[in-house]
Amino acid sequence: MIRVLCLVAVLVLATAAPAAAHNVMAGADLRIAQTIAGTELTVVIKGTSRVPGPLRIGVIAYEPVAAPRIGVEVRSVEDGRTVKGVATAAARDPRYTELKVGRTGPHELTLRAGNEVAVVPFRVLVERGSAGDFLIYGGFFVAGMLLVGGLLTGALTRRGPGLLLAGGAAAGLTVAVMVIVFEPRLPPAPADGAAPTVETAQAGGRPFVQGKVAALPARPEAGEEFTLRFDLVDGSTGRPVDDLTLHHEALVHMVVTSEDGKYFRHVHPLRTAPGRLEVRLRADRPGRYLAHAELEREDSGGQLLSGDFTIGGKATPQAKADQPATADPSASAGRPVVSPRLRPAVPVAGRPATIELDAPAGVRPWLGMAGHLLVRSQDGSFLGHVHEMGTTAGRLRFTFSFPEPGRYLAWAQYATGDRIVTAPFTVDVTASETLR
Ligand SMILES: [Cu+2]
Repeated sequence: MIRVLCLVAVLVLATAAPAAAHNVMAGADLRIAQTIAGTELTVVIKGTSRVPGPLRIGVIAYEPVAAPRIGVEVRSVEDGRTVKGVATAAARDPRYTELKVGRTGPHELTLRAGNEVAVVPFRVLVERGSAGDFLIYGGFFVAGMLLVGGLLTGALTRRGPGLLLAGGAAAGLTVAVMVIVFEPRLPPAPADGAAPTVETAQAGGRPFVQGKVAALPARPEAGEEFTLRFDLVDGSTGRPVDDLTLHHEALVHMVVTSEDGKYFRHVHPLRTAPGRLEVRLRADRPGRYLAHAELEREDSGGQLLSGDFTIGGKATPQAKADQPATADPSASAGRPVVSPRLRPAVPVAGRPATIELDAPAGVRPWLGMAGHLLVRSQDGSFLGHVHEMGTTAGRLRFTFSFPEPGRYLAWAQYATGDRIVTAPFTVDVTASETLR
């Protein structure tokens, strides 16, 4: 009997480890893309396992402008305690700044570079041992103690108390084994510091955001720096919307293009106030510009907001350096020229087409993906965004379904060792296969 119990204990112990490895979210890194001081950055907050303890913050620069120094500050919303440091952005393997945080729960990360300031809300989470873990390890502990007791008593007295203790050990083992078997089916314990779960008042989630885009000053001059501001308002309450969730490593992905497509910027505005996002830009040519913003509100879903603004004045001498909408080598101003391979050669509206581009070795993930494809209809009423579908050496492949026939402006983006490459091209889409 005791021999059988020993064997069971060994078997169960050998399989016990995976039960504790759930709820990876608490230990995961948080990555936030930000366009600050004219630089495209990803701020990394490393997942932490203990609090109070150090929170490690690093900054990756994709377009390094003389290694920008970013002032970082972490403030606990609950007790107001603030810790400060400086992070030096690096193209890869950033040096992590350690800020000692005192508690879990809601915090604000403040980033300062030049005269720009962003405040990003986040939560410090630490995984909490579940009741299941307690029962598993408790069960094994009790079983182990009784087993040892049983062996000793059995050796000394034969029968009687030894048998009783062996029975207790079996009960302890049974509890542990039952929990191991059934625990994966139970919901994981919330992490320490997680937001309390609140029942949503509105069935079907929170309403979509109403967004208003404005340039400051209202009509910037060509060549002059201006602020593009997005104000987000809840349609039913009229209050600022401040519950954006990070998706693809950003609160908002904003694409700003000139109407003719020669100007293209994919930026990640800073949260400067609740419900307010801002980014500094400069455009070298006058005309109408379009802003498309992809965002995701908590308990609401992803949506696309758009707006437009006008640049006044005269084209600057640098205007020619803006990225062209076509892959005309003479107009590319030193940027890589792309001629993507399309399948079918003329894509059909409403059907998936494959777009394949050459890419250099050493493409590294940006916004969680190896490649991004942004597609705009010529009039700007449509903007699509897809990710690469499996990168083989030296090429990026995208699948895209163009909604309507007509001409589209497209930009493929990927990150190499030291910068983000934007490859512009145009695609003509036909109405149906029979018309080709
Ligand atoms: Cu983005």
